[in-house]
Amino acid sequence: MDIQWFPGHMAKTRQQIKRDLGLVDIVIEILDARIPASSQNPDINAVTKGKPRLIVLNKSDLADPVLTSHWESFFLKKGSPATAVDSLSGRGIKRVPGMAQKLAAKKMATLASSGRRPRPTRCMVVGIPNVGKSYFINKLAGRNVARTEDKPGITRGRQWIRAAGSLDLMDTPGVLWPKFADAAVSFRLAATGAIKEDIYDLYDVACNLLGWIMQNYPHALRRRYKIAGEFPVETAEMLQVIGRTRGLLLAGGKVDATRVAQVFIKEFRSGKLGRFTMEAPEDRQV
Ligand SMILES: Nc1nc2c(ncn2[C@@H]2O[C@H](COP(=O)(O)OP(=O)(O)OP(=O)(O)O)[C@@H](O)[C@H]2O)c(=O)[nH]1
Ligand SMILES: [Mg+2]
Repeated sequence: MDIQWFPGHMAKTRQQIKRDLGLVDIVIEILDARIPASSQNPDINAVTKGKPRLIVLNKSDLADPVLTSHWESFFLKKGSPATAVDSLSGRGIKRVPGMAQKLAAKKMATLASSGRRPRPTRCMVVGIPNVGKSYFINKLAGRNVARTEDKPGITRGRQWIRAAGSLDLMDTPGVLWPKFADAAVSFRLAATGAIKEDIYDLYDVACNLLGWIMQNYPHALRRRYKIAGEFPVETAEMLQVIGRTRGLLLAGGKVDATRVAQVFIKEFRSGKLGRFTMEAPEDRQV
């Protein structure tokens, strides 16, 4: 699967982030806890280099908790504190203001020593599309001020939002990078919903995802779709099995493969299948 996509508004956002960096004290980088490596935009990392960075592993309710804590330690060792949150329930959100204040402490001390009045810590919230930046900000602010929706590309312009714990948060539109490093990265971005559905083949992504879950979390499939005995060798055949269990049939009794692919991806994304993390810190090259 070769996806190449970098719409004009993403290039603009990248420039905007570069320009606005001087306005903020720290960067809060939102990653998807299911794919902490693939959801980290190398391009934005380069642009925001030099700013203290807090890493937030969002959607941790959908990720494997053991691997999430491995990722937290991994990032901390690399020099960025990281914390897992679930921006739907708010779990983990309370830790964020303290961590952000700590990262900005040096800058605040410098401002105070030059006689400036105390002000909220200014944080730029960055991340790929649909990772939950606006949800995270709304949870932190305790009100729905940032626009959200379950598809990539919702936030269009930047927006400042005041939150408790003396934070000023800048919401930014999601940015991907001009070319994905490899097929595994684009597959994971598509499977988790970071890329718009009209630019990849949902059926291919569903087959790939099914193959990955068959290998890595087989018990989740057995539990969800009540499959006993051996799995079929081919993922396409496995989709047929799921389709029949679910009664997703076309007139004439054939399995509606497109529909099964949609349902399967939806159940994966909503957490109904279980909690999955698609990459571990050990696999990471950098
Ligand atoms: N399960 C789960 N879903 C989440 C979480 N945070 C956000 N979501 C879902 O992710 C979707 C996207 O959230 P947004 O906050 O709009 O994402 P965004 O990063 O602002 O997206 P863009 O503005 O398009 O870049 C929404 O449908 C949320 O329901 C979370 O912690 N857990
Ligand atoms: Mg948004």
